[in-house]
Amino acid sequence: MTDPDIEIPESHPRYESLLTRHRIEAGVDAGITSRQGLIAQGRGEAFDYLLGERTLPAADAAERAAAAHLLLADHPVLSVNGNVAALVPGEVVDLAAATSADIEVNLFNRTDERMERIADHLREHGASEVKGLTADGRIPGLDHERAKVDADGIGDADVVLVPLEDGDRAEALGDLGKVEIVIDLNPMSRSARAADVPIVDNVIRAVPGITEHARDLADADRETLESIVAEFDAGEALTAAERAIREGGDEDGGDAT
Ligand code: PTJ
Repeated sequence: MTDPDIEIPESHPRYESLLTRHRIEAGVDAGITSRQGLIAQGRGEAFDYLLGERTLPAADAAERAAAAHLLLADHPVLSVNGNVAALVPGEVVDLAAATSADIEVNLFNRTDERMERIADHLREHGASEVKGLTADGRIPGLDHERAKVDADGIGDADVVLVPLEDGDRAEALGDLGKVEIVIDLNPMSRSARAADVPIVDNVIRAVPGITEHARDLADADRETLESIVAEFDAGEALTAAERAIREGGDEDGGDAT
């Protein structure tokens, strides 16, 4: 990842991490990311450091299963919050194009102003339609702002990608019978544990990773996609990530560095 707007030499050992921080800071300054987003980023960074700041083979398999689910879906929707909008706006638009998915803004700390700014930001990065502003649907069982959805967006979706989710909504979406794909660097978080497909990877690597798999599988038949979905084991993916964090190596017991 390169960014002409910031002055960090690409040779810096923590280039990606510093670039990500800068993007979140810029997101807060632009009124896209909430201040709580800075704290969430710090939590994520700690886990990413322990994972060796790379995509584990188990996470890559989860990204492939996510791509298969999105391609099989009748109505896939990608949910975007303030951190995702700051970190991977163009990459979300690319994934939506590769999987014919809708994009919907859904915020924990919802304000009309931030909703509008994020929608504008996504349009500037190529999104033709951004849902979430109508908010004429509700996710039952939630009493905070994340319950507000578009009836013809997340309300109608059969598969939803929810990066950096909070545990409550992850569980509530699961209760509605929707297939839920979560991206979260913490394999012990409630949202990762509630997901049909937990992707324990940084959103900056995971979103392009899913897109790459979706492009690779674009001509695959339903049978092939269904077998990728059936073979994926969420419990195994979480265990592999936890093991990599605890042992400081890869899932096969190798060295992370
Ligand atoms: O924009 P809003 O108002 O919807 O708010 C979004 C945040 C992220 C602030 C809100 O949902 C929140 O407070 O989230 P939490 O409860 O802090 O959870 C964030 C989770 O995402 C944590 O488990 C982090 O480890 C994880 N995380 C943080 N940064 C990344 C990440 N996972 C993947 N990639 C990241 N870059």
